[in-house]
Amino acid sequence: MSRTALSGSELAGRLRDRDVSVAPAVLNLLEDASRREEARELLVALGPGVLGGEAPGHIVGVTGPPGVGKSTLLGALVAVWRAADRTVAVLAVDPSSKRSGGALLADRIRIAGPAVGGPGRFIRSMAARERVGGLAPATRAAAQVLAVAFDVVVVETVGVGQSETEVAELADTVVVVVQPGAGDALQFLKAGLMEVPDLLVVAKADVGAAAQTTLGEAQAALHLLGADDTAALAVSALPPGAGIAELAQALDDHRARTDGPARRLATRRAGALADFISEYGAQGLRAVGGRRGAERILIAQSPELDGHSLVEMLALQAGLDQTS
Ligand SMILES: Nc1nc2c(ncn2[C@@H]2O[C@H](COP(=O)(O)OP(=O)(O)O)[C@@H](O)[C@H]2O)c(=O)[nH]1
Ligand SMILES: [Mg+2]
Repeated sequence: MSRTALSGSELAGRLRDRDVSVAPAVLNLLEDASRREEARELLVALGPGVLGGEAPGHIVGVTGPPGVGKSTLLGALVAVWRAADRTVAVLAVDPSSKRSGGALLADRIRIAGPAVGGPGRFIRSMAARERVGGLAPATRAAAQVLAVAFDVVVVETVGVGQSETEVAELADTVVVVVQPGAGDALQFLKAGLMEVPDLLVVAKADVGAAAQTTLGEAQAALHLLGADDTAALAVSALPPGAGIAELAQALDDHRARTDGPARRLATRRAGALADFISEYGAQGLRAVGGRRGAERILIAQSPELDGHSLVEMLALQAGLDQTS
């Protein structure tokens, strides 16, 4: 296997050619601790400086409590995107096990029906960090590089509050999914414990009045927070489905009205800081002068630098450089 495996720079070339068939090999590389130098090659070769701009794919973060219907919804969305001939990668961050794979994956494909298997789409479960919903550096890296080849890259994470902040460190558009009748997420939102998402979705609209009531509460909460740019909508992902095409449209609309490169730059810096902390811990953070110091260092770097090089710059400044 490793004999015929494509190298980091070969994979980068394939992704630049928008060859989505290499996605499994790319993920294998990013998750293989023994191939870090190659992973570095891949990430650097796909940075905005080398690409001549930001990766074109739309990176969408979808988060919400377990059982709310995220995976089912994504299955339905993938079908809409594929019908429009868009290529889609879904990275599902699984909080329950280090390396889940099999069962969950099969589940998703079964839920979404035959439309979800086949060319142009790629679905992978990835390990979470220890903390629930915590994003591993490999997930962030995967989203960044897959966005070079795929039209849409979705990262599904579990949780409310913290996970929403983490997904905001990598996504162009953040979607929070809530249950009909369950006010938890809305309480978090109102209390300012959760960043305002770009889109708020009430799932399981087919249950009836409770979903409409929750939608009304969500809209009221967003209005109170002055978040009038955040669209709220109710969807049903079970056949025949309702609101799925509207959700796909709302995602496109959000992307069209945001400054994509500015947001990418902000997420790249925030992600690099998170990756740096995940690798070097509190000691590393102290060595760069805390978050403030780290942010100063990051802002001083070229906007064209890839996320991996940003982490290296932080490590260098901290005197922790281990790359050679
Ligand atoms: N009634 C109804 N049930 C749904 C809907 N979407 C998902 N479910 C059900 O909710 C449960 C959890 O769904 P899942 O997609 O695995 O949730 P996740 O944990 O957020 O990914 C499953 O039993 C689904 O069949 C929906 O739109 N309507
Ligand atoms: Mg799920």
